[in-house]
Amino acid sequence: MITVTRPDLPPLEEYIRYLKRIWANRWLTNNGEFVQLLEKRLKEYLKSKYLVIVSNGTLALQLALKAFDLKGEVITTPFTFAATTNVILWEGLRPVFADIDQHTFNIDPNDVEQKITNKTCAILGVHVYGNPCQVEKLQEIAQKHGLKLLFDGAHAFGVEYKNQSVLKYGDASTLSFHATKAFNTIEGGAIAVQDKEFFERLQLLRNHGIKSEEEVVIPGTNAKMNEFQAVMGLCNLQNVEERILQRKKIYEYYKGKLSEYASFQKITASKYNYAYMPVCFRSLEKRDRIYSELLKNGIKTRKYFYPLTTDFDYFKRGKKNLVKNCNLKRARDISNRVICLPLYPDLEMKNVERIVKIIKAKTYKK
Ligand code: T4K
Repeated sequence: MITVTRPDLPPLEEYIRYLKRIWANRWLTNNGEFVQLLEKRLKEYLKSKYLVIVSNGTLALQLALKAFDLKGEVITTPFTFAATTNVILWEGLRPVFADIDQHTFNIDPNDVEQKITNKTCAILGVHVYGNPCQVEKLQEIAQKHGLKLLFDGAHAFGVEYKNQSVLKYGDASTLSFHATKAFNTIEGGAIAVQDKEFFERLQLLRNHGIKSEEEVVIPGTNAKMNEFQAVMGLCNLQNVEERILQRKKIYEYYKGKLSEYASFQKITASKYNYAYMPVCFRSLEKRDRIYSELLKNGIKTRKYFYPLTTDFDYFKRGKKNLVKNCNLKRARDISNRVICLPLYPDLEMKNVERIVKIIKAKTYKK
């Protein structure tokens, strides 16, 4: 079976070399040597002012929301992975959904502005498939209305906008280093912030709020990365540029061959990571036909992100209908037509060619 993605693994000997050092140290977690080293290297590589690494991208988001002590409504996008919306709910906040731009697939700043009320406390955009949101426009809106601006950059490892790290925009951005991402630490994530005070707060939040042996200063949680994850990250970081170039080659091949049959996300990044290969077909029926046909041929694509998070059952249950009157026409349209094709660095070109051939055989030109 060819799957939508396949985790990057470093040469085994490299990982074993680090494992020997972990065995010698007998230090497995709790801000160990390798977690500290990875944090330092990532901060440099990602050109981030302050960076806190954590055990996964979901906790990264949760800590980011917690650090700002938010209350009320958070305007966000429904065209995302479940984690983005779930975390808002876990933090006792109310998600309010804005529509997306039909070209970039990211939250539409105009709709965000329309949905601001006196209960709004923050905007949470998602750089969908690593493609930067309209960060400047969102920043302007957040400033004008006195709101916090956060970005779920789970897919946006190493991405730049106007030659600046995408992590520089907004009050906080999060990353995921899950096995399926362009850079992985098996499970892992990070929060990038601009402000020293929040950086220090996040460091406390990820380790139960412990300041010293006898001082627990805030009610934190356990969001610590361990040494085994960190050394996977140190190994993978060495090869990440090369892996992204391999991704780019496959991405461009698909785009070149399928441009008459499908449409693509408009990329706004000045440096992109080619983490996903989203392709939009003409209708839901056509998209589903391609999905089934590829599956019959041993190729497992994914309908990221279908359904919209607003279509999850738990939104429809209960007295409060959180998604009534949201008008998410464009998000629904893209979600109904999109499919992510297999894309990972060592996907063989002969398989990419085969995937293209199957799609062409089942699709009329646009
Ligand atoms: N925000 C956004 C916008 C996100 O997309 C995500 C995660 C998050 C927040 C939260 O970050 P984390 O807490 O996860 O760090 C996968 C990933 O688990 C998830 O990280 C990711 N987004 C999401 C888009 O995709 P599933 O449920 O689709 O994964 P799964 O297990 O079906 O794996 C997908 C394919 O990857 C498989 O068909 C085969 C391949 N695979 C997967 C794993 C885990 C492998 O070959 N080996 C593996 O070890 O969620």
